[in-house]
Amino acid sequence: MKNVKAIVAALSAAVMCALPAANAFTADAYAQSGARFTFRKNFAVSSAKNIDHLVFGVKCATAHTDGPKASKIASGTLTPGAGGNAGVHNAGGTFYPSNRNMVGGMVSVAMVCDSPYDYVEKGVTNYAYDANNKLIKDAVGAGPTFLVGDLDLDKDIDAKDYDILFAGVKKVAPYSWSKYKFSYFGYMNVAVGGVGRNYSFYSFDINDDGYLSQDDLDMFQSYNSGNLKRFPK
Ligand SMILES: [Ca+2]
Ligand SMILES: [Ca+2]
Repeated sequence: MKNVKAIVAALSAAVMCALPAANAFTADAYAQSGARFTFRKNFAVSSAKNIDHLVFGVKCATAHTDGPKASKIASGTLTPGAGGNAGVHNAGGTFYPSNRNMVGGMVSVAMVCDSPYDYVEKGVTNYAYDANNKLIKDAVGAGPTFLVGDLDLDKDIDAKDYDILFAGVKKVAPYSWSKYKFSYFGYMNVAVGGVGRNYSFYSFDINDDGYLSQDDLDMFQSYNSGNLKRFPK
């Protein structure tokens, strides 16, 4: 069974690397240049797993959606890879962390859409390997894809989200110079207007650096004022 999985993983990696230009033929269907909505999926590690490299990515519909763009959260070497078929993006990359026993956010993929209703996910690639190229089962957790900046999950990114973001960041990083390294697998209770709710820490990490800090508040305000078009890495 292990061998079968390794072969499937190797095929998946090979397909992603072998078809870099496949999406060029349907470019008109992607997000417009002014698209404002960034969806993100994080890949994170909960405890030391001796990971040599991760092959990761997302499959999603192309309508009004740009191809997934891979970014590093931890330090290491990232090689982006992309493929897909008509109507489907399939993109991500291969990541070699500089520390095999790293804990926390590893990489992310971001998908830019014309509207908060455009994103349609078709699948996730998530295979971690040790230094002998042997699959390590369930080594890396792939979080749910979320709309960056929409903390109250109403598909708008507005002042109500900022109130939650501000309360959450200040709770764990109270000073302008504070940086809080969070667990991607934990929750934080944040109260706004006397009502407390649980939120995933990563939804507060607007700039996708693995920490909650003033930088996240600044980036949100820059976006909401229109100076920043979307949430890039
Ligand atoms: Ca919202
Ligand atoms: Ca951050």
